[in-house]
Amino acid sequence: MELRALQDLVHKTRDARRPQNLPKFPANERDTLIKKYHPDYRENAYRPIKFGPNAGELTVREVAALLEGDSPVPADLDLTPAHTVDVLVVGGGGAGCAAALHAHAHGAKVLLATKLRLGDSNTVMAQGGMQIAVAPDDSPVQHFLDTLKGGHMKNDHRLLKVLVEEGPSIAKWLLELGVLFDRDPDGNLHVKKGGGSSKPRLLTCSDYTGLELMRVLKDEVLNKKIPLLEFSAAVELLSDGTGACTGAVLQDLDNKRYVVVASKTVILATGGIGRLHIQGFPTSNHYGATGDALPMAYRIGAKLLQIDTFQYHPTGAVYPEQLIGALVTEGIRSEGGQLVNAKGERFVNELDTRDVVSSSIIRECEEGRGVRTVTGRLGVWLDTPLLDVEQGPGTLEKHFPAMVRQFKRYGIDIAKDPVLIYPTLHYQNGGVQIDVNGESGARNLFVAGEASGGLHGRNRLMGNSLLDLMVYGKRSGTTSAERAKTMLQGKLTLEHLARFRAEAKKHVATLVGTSPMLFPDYVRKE
Ligand code: MEZ
Repeated sequence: MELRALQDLVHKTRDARRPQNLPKFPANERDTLIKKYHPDYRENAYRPIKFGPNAGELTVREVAALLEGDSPVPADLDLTPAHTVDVLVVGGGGAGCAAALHAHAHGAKVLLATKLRLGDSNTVMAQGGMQIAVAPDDSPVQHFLDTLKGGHMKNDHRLLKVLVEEGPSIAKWLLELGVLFDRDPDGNLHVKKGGGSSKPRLLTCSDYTGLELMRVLKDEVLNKKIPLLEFSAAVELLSDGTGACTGAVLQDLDNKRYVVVASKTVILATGGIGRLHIQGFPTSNHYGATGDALPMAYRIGAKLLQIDTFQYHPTGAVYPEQLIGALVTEGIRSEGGQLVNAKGERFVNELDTRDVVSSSIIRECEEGRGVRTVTGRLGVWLDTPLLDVEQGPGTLEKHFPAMVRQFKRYGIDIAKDPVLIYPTLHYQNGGVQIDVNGESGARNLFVAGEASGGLHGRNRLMGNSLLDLMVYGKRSGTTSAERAKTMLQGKLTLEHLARFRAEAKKHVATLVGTSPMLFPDYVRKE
């Protein structure tokens, strides 16, 4: 059947589907489904890491290669610093800006270095909202329990307790800075429900939540005149010879020169790994999301956690080709958007957890109930017009202006026609192991936001990453600034790198490739 005819089937079956109430999967069936269809369980995509703090553990081949890559920095690099500060923040997204602002507020001399421009990050692309228990019938305890359930009980309880308890104070801070969260007609903060949550708990700025957060955070960084190095990528850390971090080597992307920064503490806030395109998946992530913190932290000796689990957001665009992998916010499903297969049937409760919904979509496609585009891509429908049918014309335009615009550019009116979607690589569930102040296993090295691991367990709930950025950005910024007051700048050496290279030699003849990779390699190798 042609795409148009399949699309018509969505319209024809709408009235029959509208009242259906599909139950969520019981725990045992959920686990069977995930193990069979979720990309985290494709054995041939994984291999053991050969050396380093996580030697012997399984991760996807792309991440293993990153961790086993060599540093681009030569052993004899001149380590005379170009900058000497208390706190070096690496990364200009939500976690980096929050960390820099709090470190600055605690009296530290801060330098913020970022690979692209200030704000270029996954944060700015976040759409659907930020989970914080502010509603009168909600509580941090309920937020804790929902997140634990969504994470398959594998979340670090201490990190999670801090996250949910500090949420309300973060909402207050952001409101004071000027973030324009959506309001109810009576002026109270409006909360929406996300997948896997028992209560409406998402604070939103329509579907521009991350953009609005970054507008305010960027302004604040500039207003406070926090020194900034743009187009400066961190490529290696510095250590004092005892394993404590003492700074970083940046690379100026304009002239490729190395820039040495001496810093009493370093905060890595470099975001996620979507642009590694694990298992060939398209991604919703920004161009610089190449997991830079992971190899740098690994080489200095910090342990990583749960790097065998990734989030494939159920609704990435499949059509048109220009939008492949782009996020179609979960907010649409939260407001009643239904997932429909090629036979015009629903097949999953759209607000089940993301791993369940993605696995169900993959199952439909693998079992022949997917829709194929002219270029051969498979997907299922997201019935977007249903929102206007249920809530009145103009609902999509009002609640999801970013989504409407995204498709309108290519002549698609999502209020009139459903969109084709398939899971897209969205988030690294694990990352560098941290304590409740964001400090990694390497002393004076902090990690905040998506680059860190443990908080979300094996499946992150919608809206918890924006809160993670703010809470752990704040904690790492505050702790590192206070720590810096009590210490002297340590020696600048590359001893950890020499150790890493020596250990690698015991396992491989030569190190293959360098890391961090900084940018995705889209050049066709034929
Ligand atoms: O937290 C997220 O990943 C999120 C809110 C995404 C979305 O669907 O909008």
